[in-house]
Amino acid sequence: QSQPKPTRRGALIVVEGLDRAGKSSQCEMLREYILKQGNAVKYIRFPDRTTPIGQLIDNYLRGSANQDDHSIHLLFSANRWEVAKSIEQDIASGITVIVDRYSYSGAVYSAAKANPTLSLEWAWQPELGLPRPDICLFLSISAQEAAKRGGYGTERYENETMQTRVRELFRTLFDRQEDIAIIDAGESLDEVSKDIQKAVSDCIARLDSIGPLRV
Ligand code: DGP
Ligand code: NA
Ligand code: NA
Repeated sequence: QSQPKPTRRGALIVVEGLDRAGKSSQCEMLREYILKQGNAVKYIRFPDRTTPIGQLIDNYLRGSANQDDHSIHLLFSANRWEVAKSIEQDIASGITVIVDRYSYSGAVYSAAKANPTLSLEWAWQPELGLPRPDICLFLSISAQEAAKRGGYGTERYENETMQTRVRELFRTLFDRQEDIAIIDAGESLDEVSKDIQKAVSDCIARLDSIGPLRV
């Protein structure tokens, strides 16, 4: 008897890093790589500035509107929650989803502010329950190196003091999280891309294999 062929699920791949770490270029190179391997792939980014919530975030980041730190934090989180279902549907239907920034940025950028009631622990809570990435690729670059790369833009957070604090908090958060791959983003585009391809291939191979029972 012939069984219907099951749909192999897609992977959820998150790319994180400081501003100027090269996320956008690497996401595009990774998208082409996955496509070349014959897999369906979709690229999304957070914040998604096109939704009504995203427009509030955009105004905040450009400095044309102010928001309470907690309030803007919850809007960033809501901006992820509004597409959570569609991410889950895509993955179930076999599409690999590449996400440019996710909950990790969400928690650390907010916690990096000098606000005593906005800890990393507080900032992580609204993220609980969102789809868990199969892998988070952290494009690692120092704040000084980032500053050298053509300089920062003019948006909120795009300064060396903030980026240094963000980098420290990423490290703290990653000590508590699984499935983080630290990628040295100081190398050439092609070298970084190769390292990413290796990490992603290993991750996808794990998706296919059955794991051992654990305590
Ligand atoms: P980008 O469009 O990738 O340059 O990101 C916009 C900026 O917003 C960037 O400095 C990182 C920051 N950011 C991204 N997600 C969040 C979040 O959930 N909360 C906060 N506070 N900042 C975030
Ligand atoms: Na930016
Ligand atoms: Na804080």
